[in-house]
Amino acid sequence: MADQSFLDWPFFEAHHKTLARAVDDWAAAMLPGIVDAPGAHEDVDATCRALVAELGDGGWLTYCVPASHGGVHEDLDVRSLAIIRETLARHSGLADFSFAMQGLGAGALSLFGGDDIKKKYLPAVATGEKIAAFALSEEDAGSDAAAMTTSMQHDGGGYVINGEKTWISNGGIADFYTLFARSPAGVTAVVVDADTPGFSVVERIHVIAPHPLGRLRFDQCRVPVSHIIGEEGAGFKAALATLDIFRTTVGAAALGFARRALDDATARAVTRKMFGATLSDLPLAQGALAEMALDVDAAALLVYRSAWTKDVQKTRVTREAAMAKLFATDQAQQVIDKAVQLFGGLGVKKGVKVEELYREIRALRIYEGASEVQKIVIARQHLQNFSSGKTNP
Ligand code: COS
Repeated sequence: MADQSFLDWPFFEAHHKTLARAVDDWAAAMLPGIVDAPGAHEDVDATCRALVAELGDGGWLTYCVPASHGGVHEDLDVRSLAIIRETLARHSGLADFSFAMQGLGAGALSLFGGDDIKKKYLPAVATGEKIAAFALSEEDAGSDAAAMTTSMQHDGGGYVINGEKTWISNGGIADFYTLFARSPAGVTAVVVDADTPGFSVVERIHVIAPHPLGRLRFDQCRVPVSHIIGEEGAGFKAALATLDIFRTTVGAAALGFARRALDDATARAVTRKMFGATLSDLPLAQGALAEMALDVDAAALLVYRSAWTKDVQKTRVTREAAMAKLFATDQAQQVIDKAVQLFGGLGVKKGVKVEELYREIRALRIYEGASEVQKIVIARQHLQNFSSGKTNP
């Protein structure tokens, strides 16, 4: 069982400790049968469908939606989401991905949806019957999300949507997409079912750590007014507020990868014979392990500071989430790189966990706001606070 002593930090309540232990036990028992099965990393669609079903059966997806619609906490509990992501990521990147996308894909609905639309989608997200996706990015509107051109025009009693979205996780396997498009009142969030006429996945995108990813086309797609999330024109703020929650959890996933790399590298260093001693006796190796341990703890402090602030202080955490995501993902990359180095040739061999982690971590520094976007967000907030005479917490 993984070391979970960080849960003694004052950010957590008793139920968080119980949750961490239960997810870890469940993951150790249930995930190998899916993610280590022959072909699991080639046929990622089938693997992710199986993972969503298993995560649903395990009850973990209930943390992705509010209590009133099949969930556990009425306000999404960011510490629980982060603990689950960190723990799953330690076991399997694909399991973490499948969990996270249910939360992100349903996030705007959970936070801003009216009762009817929540009823229609969220209980099925919580059981794993419906797979969700978050469709914000476009070819020329990634970091600059406000530059999106996908349009949504009034049409009779509903809307007609035209345009393309790309880099959409779960593109190709999702049952519905939370789409952000430009309507006459401004960017609007709307649910589009995958079987809507005019919707298609025009490209599957293959990346270094494979997962379902695609480019979507909306060609005269008609959606009813009842599928709007919140107010027409309030979609951009809904997207950014959703990202405030999920960026913290991306940091948590990076933390899970980094902890696994540190654990594996330490186990290797204390057993690998070298120069008449073990690798862990060499000062250079000790220096690497010390830096890795420091980065892991510093990342954990930022991730759980952000989650705790959102859950307990209930304030906007744009700055804290950006710091958590930026630091945890960038440092996890460094930690994993050091782990690969400590493994030597084995570190780049297929089938060795640190090789997989080395590929898994890279995209986390890009998606849900690249590291550079997080720096923009932090700097803006910092300068705003400076000019208004506020001190940062
Ligand atoms: N919660 C609620 N509202 C928010 C918010 C948040 N976290 N962040 C910003 N807003 C509000 C702002 O207050 C502003 O409102 P007003 O117009 O009423 O003042 C509005 O939203 C627009 O904010 P801003 O002016 O900061 O928008 P920008 O277009 O300058 O956004 C960044 C800049 C770079 C921060 C934004 O585009 C971004 O996060 N980009 C990355 C997107 C991303 O993560 N893409 C990956 C997709 S998921 S794989």
